[in-house]
Amino acid sequence: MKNRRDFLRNTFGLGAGLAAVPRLFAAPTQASGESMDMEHMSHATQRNSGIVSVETPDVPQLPWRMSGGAKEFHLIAEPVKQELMPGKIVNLWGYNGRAPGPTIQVNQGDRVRIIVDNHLPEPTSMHWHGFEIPVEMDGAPGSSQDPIPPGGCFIYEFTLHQAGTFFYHSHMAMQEMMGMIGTFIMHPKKAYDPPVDKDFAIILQEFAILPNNPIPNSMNMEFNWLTFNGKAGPATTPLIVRLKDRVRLRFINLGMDHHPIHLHGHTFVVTGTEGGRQPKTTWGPKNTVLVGVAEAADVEFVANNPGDWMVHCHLPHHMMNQMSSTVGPLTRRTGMPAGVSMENGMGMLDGTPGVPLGDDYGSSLGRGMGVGSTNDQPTTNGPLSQERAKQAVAATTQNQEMPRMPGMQHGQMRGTQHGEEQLPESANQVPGFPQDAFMEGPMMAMDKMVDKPENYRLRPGWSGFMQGMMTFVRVLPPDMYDKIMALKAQQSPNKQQMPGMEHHHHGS
Ligand SMILES: [Cu+2]
Repeated sequence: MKNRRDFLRNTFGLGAGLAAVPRLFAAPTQASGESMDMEHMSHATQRNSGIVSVETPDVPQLPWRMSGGAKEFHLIAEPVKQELMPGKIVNLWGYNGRAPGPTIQVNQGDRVRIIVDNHLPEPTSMHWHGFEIPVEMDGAPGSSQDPIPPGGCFIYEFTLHQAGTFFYHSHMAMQEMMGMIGTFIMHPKKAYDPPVDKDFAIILQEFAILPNNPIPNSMNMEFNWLTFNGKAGPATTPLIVRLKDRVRLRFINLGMDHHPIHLHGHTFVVTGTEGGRQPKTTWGPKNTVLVGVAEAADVEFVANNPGDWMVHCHLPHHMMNQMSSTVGPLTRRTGMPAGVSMENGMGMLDGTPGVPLGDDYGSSLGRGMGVGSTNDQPTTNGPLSQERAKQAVAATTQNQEMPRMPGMQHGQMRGTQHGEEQLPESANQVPGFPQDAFMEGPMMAMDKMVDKPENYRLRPGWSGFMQGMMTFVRVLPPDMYDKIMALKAQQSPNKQQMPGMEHHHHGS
């Protein structure tokens, strides 16, 4: 007889998104606490039904058990440490150890119970976005229920007659900006026509994280960390599909900005919104879908064009990490205004004496540190000296790693770091220079730091050109697809385990 602990261990030992999924499509006949048996993954059920489980890269699936005729899930609202990219660990608020929280997948018609524990230092409430359920279960704090106090618990239970891409989120507005959201998929009773071979969901989030501060400033109106499923490029995980697969991508947005998500190399149709499936008569060809705040967008396409295709938010500043948070130098050589303080540059009036429309609050070039920065501080972002740059290149040619820059690929750096070979000498005479030159793309490559099966055999140096809300759809021939799946299968289970599982002692 398997106990609750085995249930959890089995589920997460396999992790990797698919673990909790197959039984979603089986009849809910399990006894309470029974393990989801991974040896009997009901592929046949999936094939016959035409429904595939939804993969949420970088986000685990939330396991469930049958209890009292309902699928029972357990979410814990809590502070989390989230690694946006290697070395960038920030303090967010989320669920079950991460932000966004784990993915819930159920079937249309299911009875669902979700136990929500509040481990935050303040009240919270869970809203089921778009769910047509009794108002007592809606999670609107103060109107449909009392907020869940710190240390408290609320049990939500309802029957779901809808189908589509939904999500759950804290209904405390500032908590939303700390990361408190998760994907909630309701699979239709009958597969959509046409059925897809691959189905992915990606949550779009944004955070304002000032330099040297690991806590997002939820008051800001401008954001410098943009994420897909809690990761910023190049730490996002590419979506792996087979050539000729029909693919569905589901995007969910809960932030302060709308995100135009663009796919390279393919034409898609928008088949669903946060309200569910859209009629075929609305399916016009597109390659960009604007995902508004609080909206979801499902798009579908046939992956008929082999290659590693970018999929990304097309707002230019959303294709960058740590935008403008330069410490010191901004331009390569000559002086340039550094911009006003971080607070003012991000649109916050801080009570400093002065005229709101004066220089101190005007538009600015980039953002200073907020400490000692002024409008006229000259800065430069080139190498500290030509001498040091030459040393760096010399070290590169001898295959030596530069100290203090672990993981950076200095082998790629030659010719672009200080511009001698690639940039014309007159570059500084060109009004507007530098634009992307200051980002030093090749130097910023970190292929090794973000190495994972899904990145297998990407073009060397690719990671220097992928930031913010950006990843790949890799449309692969069968041999390459199989190779990557084999590499994934070899991954150590530890690596795939969901953080925060020690919290799951509820009901044991
Ligand atoms: Cu965007």
